[in-house]
Amino acid sequence: MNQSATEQPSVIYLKDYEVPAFRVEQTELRFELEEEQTLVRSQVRYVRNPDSANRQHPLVLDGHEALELQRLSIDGEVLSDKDYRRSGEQLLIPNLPDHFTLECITRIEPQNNTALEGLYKSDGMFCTQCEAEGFRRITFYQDRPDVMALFESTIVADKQRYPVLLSNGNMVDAGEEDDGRHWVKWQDPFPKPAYLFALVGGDLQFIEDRYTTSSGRHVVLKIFAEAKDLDKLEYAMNSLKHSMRWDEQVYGREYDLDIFMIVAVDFFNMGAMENKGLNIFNTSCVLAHPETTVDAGFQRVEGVVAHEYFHNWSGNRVTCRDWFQLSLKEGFTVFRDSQFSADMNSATVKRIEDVTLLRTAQFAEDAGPMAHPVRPASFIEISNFYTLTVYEKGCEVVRMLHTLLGAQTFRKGSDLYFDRHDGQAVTTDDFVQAMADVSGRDMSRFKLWYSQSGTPQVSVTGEYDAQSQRYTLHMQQSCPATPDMATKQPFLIPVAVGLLDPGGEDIPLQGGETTEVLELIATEQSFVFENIPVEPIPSLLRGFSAPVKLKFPYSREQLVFLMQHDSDGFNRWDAAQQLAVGIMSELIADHQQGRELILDPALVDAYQQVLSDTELDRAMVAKVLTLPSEAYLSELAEVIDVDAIYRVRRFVRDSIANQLETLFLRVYQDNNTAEPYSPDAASVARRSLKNLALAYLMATEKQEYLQLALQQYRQADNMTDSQAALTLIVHSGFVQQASEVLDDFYQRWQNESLVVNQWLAVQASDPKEGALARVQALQQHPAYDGANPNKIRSLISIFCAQNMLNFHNTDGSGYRFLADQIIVLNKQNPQIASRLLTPLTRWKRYPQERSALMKAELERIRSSGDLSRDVFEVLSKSLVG
Ligand code: B3K
Ligand code: ZN
Repeated sequence: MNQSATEQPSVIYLKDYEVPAFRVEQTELRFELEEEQTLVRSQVRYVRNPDSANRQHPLVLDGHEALELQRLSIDGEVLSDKDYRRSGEQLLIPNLPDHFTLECITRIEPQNNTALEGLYKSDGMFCTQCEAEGFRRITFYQDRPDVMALFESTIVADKQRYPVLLSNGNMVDAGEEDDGRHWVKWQDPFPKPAYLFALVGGDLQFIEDRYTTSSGRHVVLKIFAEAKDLDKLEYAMNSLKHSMRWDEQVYGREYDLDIFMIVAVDFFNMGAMENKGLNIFNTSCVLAHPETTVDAGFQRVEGVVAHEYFHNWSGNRVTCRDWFQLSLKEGFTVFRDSQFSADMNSATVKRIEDVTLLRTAQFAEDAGPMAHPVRPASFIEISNFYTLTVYEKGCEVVRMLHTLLGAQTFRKGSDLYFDRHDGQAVTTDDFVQAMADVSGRDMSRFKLWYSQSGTPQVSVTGEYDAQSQRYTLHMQQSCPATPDMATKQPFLIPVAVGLLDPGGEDIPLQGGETTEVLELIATEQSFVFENIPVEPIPSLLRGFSAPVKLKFPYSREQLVFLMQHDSDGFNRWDAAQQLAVGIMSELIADHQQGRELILDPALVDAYQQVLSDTELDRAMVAKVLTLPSEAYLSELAEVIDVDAIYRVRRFVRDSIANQLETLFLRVYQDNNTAEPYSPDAASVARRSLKNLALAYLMATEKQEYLQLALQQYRQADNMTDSQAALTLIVHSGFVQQASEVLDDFYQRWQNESLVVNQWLAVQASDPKEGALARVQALQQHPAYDGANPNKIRSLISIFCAQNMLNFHNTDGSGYRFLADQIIVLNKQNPQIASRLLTPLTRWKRYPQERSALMKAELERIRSSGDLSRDVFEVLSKSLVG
């Protein structure tokens, strides 16, 4: 539904939650899929809910305005216009008995559904996306997660065009009609909310495997894709089997149906969807092949397959009572998939990647106009709340419970949660209550993590008393005001701490452990360590034990010391980050003052040591030597000085490259092995270090390294190496070679849609002048499709997020371009439009000149009229003040 400029869409509040007036016993659906229309017949058995306060309550059904209602009948009696009322997105039927069956026939046009919500077509294939509120685009229904029902679906379609017809659960019957159509009937034995319904109809191929659960249940596993992608499914299949085993071993959770299916589709708003027994995946999160997929792509496939699979318990068997509880399933499931990926690969590297994302993007969200708690208190459009806060910070909140309770008690808590609430729709309070019950702890203060927005800040100082051999850590916490919440109560912050002696060894703490989890609960609190024989250097917030910004007045020497000695791998990396951030922040100030830039040799020395240490894990070396990103430096800045951040980062990178050139060349050569491609952790680590070395070498702008990059580009047998070389060449000053490799790459990969996305992204992020014109030209290229979210993300989102100088061009052209895209997408695909708005919503963080230009574009979007709820909500929150 689009809103006119004057009409205010309504705000929905958590505090207004009421149980549904009716429960559903059974939902039978019949779809007739055709080229011009789809007819949907639903037959739903309703029972008045004894828990509902009002026994006279009408039945309130949700239905999108585009639904064409063809017939409505109750227990076989057709209703006339007078028997019901349709208003906005709702249909109300009063005067109903306590039990009845409602039949409803709607006509929809999936072929014209560009929002990619409900039933739509992706490349000639019918598919669905019903979370959060897509089912109401299919039929009239109580489209809310606390209405759970048994589903049976019959799909009828032309057999030749749509030989494969899938839905949730088990296939129970199938047949053919005389007119070339066939039909398949599916039954799902588990009650579920409508958001987990799925349907697929298309000309698909599949790979098949089998899995036997720990209790001996046999499960058929099928992954479907277009014929041309059949050779890219094996990795996802293996990831699925690993996930199934892992969930049995770590959480005691078995799969519960006879079949588990995944379908790959190219037009998809998100990464993937956990529909019961029938996951639907964005091709980018399921297809993987060494020739077309980079290492990070393999890891993403593994992580997303696991995430969606884990939802079968954390989301499907136990679901959310209402959408404010979204993090109940998302935060917990992200935590589960991050544990899984940590177990499958390097745990420290996984942690570094997760924390980098959190600090860069979630902290920025907390500091922006859309700041909200992990459990939001209100929303206009729920699609706007599939955020880093709900997912990633939500994961951190569950991780803190794990840290506070310990792995064993946490597992007891998750067992209790699953047992107690199996088949129910519950709240984050229920989740925490299970953890409280098994641990005997009072979790009321902890629950503030769910209800308060903003990133807490913790300031720490240390004090050593040699006489009493006592070391004291003084901590202070605060949380900045956010637009939705002015003042905050102190949080319960688990701070994992170790103390290092001057030799770099961990000092044993009380109980003989070397890491202790301190619980900071007050605004100010001190923690005393007894029997500390020498003044220690503290290692704080080990493993990033809480999603906070922690400050301790370390000297640069101390940070170098921690980089070298901390027994906590995450903190070794973090010390390197803090060292680089400190040095770069000073240089940013120097740049602003017009002073000459001089790099503190401490950074180069520290990098040199790490690079020369052959004992270190290569992946860690690559992470340590990766400079803080422009996005992270922006998040840290009081006022974002685009030019200073860009210039300083370049300066530091180039200085390191020039000073450590010989070492980088050696590292490159040592790691440039001829082994066949494998996506295992050790090989990924080797490639990441090799390509990092190549990046520094290319920064010297020497012809010989261009030749090295070209050689790698030509000889690579895998996409990781060829894309790394491509990116470095395209982003370099060697424009002739850049254009040659770009052409070559396109010629070679033009039929691989996902590879073409990478080709678009490399150009969109090219920092050289004129990027906007190149992006605009690419929009006209046959490889681009403005209706496909993956193409939009690769070209437009990457340009706005990863091409700082060009997007923030002081002539305002980048902002104008983005606003133009949003105005078009607002009508076509509101979810994508609203997501694209993010960079402009940060306008207050920039100096006056840029912020005025950004704000003007937001206002222009607002006055373009007919705004979707999605765009309206983000715009109105961004334009306050
Ligand atoms: N649960 C889905 C999210 C779909 C949201 C659509 N607006 C993906 C996931 O988190 O697993
Ligand atoms: Zn999820």
